[in-house]
Parts: sequence; structure tokens; C-alpha cells
Amino acid sequence: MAARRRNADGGDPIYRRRNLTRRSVLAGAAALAIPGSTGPSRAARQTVPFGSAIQAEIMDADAAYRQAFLDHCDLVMPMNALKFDLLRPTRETWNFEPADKVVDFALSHGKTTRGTCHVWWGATPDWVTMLDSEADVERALVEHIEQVCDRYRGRLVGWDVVNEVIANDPFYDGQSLRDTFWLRKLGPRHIPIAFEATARADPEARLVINEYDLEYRGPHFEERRVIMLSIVRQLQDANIRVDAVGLQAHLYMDREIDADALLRFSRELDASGVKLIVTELDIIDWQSPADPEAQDAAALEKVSTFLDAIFAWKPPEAVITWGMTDRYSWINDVMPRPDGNESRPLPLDRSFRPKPWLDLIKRRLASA
Ligand code: 9MR
Repeated sequence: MAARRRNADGGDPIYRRRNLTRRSVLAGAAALAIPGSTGPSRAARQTVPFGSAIQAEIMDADAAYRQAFLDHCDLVMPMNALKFDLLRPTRETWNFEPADKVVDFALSHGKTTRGTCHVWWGATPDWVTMLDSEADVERALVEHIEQVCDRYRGRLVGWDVVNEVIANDPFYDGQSLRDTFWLRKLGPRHIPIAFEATARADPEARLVINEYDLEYRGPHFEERRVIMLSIVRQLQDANIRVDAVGLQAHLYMDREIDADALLRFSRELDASGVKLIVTELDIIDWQSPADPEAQDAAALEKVSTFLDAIFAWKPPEAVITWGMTDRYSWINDVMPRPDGNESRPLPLDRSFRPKPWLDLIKRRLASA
């Protein structure tokens, strides 16, 4: 990877590129550093919902899987069923059935639910990518948001409006935003377009900008946090509502969580009225010891450090895991352990036995 150039005064290319100064980015946080303050979380105690994302396609086949969500969650959301390509695989075909199944399941059991996501590089259907003009693409996006929000209005507490819009490695990629179909076709304005359309179509929904790799120590991750703050600020400057930043929290065992940076990040967002929500928590444990007990002990420590960092300023809107059981997780498919041992990414093991970190989360959320 190319060496990262930094100025002697601590300035770096990202500030220059976007015409920001470090002072303009951090001034809000500095102003809030009140000596002796322990943060507003002490004043207003509340219970934070615990949630998880469920795979609609597994619900019918595995009753124990379904039951796990009922036993442990306050919020149950569709993991994939509300993604653009699954909802509307062709221009003529809508497939609401899997999402309806999850939403009905959640609500009929007294749970809340939420949606992910209107804009994601990983879920753009072919028929959209084949649209020619900018105007057609914008119309397709807005119509999609309107139709989906119309169907679920009043039933979802909120939406990940855009997902993973920041460049994977902004220095290396040479730009702040990820190079996606949406960016190439509509430019950065696809972000405000999606937020405005969602706000219009579902005024009560909490509007979230969802992102990964905001949790760790190091210049790469700091850069991603700076870009996120800049996007939020630009939306607000344009009078566009954004209620929360979603931290996906796919927690790599081999990366260090940056508690100081997360505190600054939360304070700065809070100063603008924007909250945090943990949206896709799981453990990427390909580097941790092979013994299951040691894996779970390491995961407990990681989740504990993460929760401490997240709760240091104010409790998040919710803590949501990306599945409930190790039996079904994207990590088994995408990032299996090189030693061939089982990964243990989720709060319940393959036999639905709870890990110590599930109890930790519940205790923490109950006394937020
Ligand atoms: O875990 C999800 C997997 O089941 C889907 O096949 C995949 C494509 O829709 O998406 C996975 O979820 C991703 C999420 O939407 C965004 N953050 C990263 C998640 C893991 O890849």
C-alpha cells in the first residue's frame, strides 16, 4: 500500500482534499470536554434494546433458530430481505414475502424491527445498473424508497438509508466515497437523495447512515471516522435529517478498539443531535486461539472493551448482532479460520448455548 503522507503539523491529505481543517472537525468535541463531567449517561438511565438480524430463508426450516430470536431479542430485523436486489430483482418483479415474514414475525411477538438498506453497493439489481440516464437512475432509487417505505411505514422503527458509502481505504482509493454504481451515476448526491426520499416517505423512521471499520485504532480508521463526520455535517448543512450513525461492529479479534477516538466521535455526533446504533455486531475470530473456551473468553473481552467505549458518552439506540447462532453466519463462508477450526462469531454457539458475552450485553443494556 502507498505510504501515507502527513504534514509536520499533523494535517493530512484528507483535510486538504475536502477543504477541512483538523480544528473544524474537532472543535465540537473540544468544546464538550467539560472537566469533571461523567457524561449524560449517568443522569438518564434507560434500557437499550438488544436486537439481532434474522435470515428469512432459515426461519421455516429451523424452529430452534426462530425461537432463539424470540427468547433473547427486543428487536428482530431482516438480515437481507429488505435489500434492493432481493425486494425487486427485476423491474417487473417485487418480492415482499420474505421481508413481510420477518416483520410480521417480529411484530406479532411484541418485538420491534427495522430496515436495512435502501442504498448498498452489494445489492444493486442488474436492471438498475443497466439504466442509462442519470434521471432514470434517480427516479428508480426514489421510487424504490417510496414504494418500500409505503409498505412498511409505521412498522419499522428506522432504516439504514445508505450502507457502506465510505471508500474502503480512502488514502489508497484516492477518494472519500466508495466507487459504486450509485456514485458513478449520481455522484455524492445519491446520499442526500436517499435520505430525503426516506424522510419524506416515512417521517417517523429513524434515519441511519451505516458503516464498517469505524471502531479501531490507527490512521486508516481515523480517516474513515473523519469522513463519516464530514458526511453527517454536510447532510445537516443541507437541512437533511440524519438521526444516527450505524456502527456495524464486525469486531476483528486482531484489531484494537480505539476507545478515545470513539468517545470523541460520539461526543461530536451528539453535539449535532446524532446518536450511535450498533447494527451488525459479531466476532471475526480467525486469529484467536483454536480452543472454544479461549475463543469465547477473548470474544468476551473484545465485546466488553467495545461496549465500554460505546457507552462512555451516551447509550446507543440499540445493540444488534448479525445473527444469533454460530450455526449460520457470513463469517463461516467469507472468513473461515485458516486452521480449519470452527469460528465462533455469534452470541449463541451451534447448539444454541449462550456465550458469556451475550449475558454481558444483556446486563449492560439493562442498566444503561
Ligand atoms: O450476512 C449477509 C449475507 O447473508 C448476505 O448474503 C450478504 C449479501 O446480501 O450480506 C451480508 O451482510 C452484509 C451486510 O449487509 C453489510 N455489512 C456486511 C455484511 C456481511 O457481509
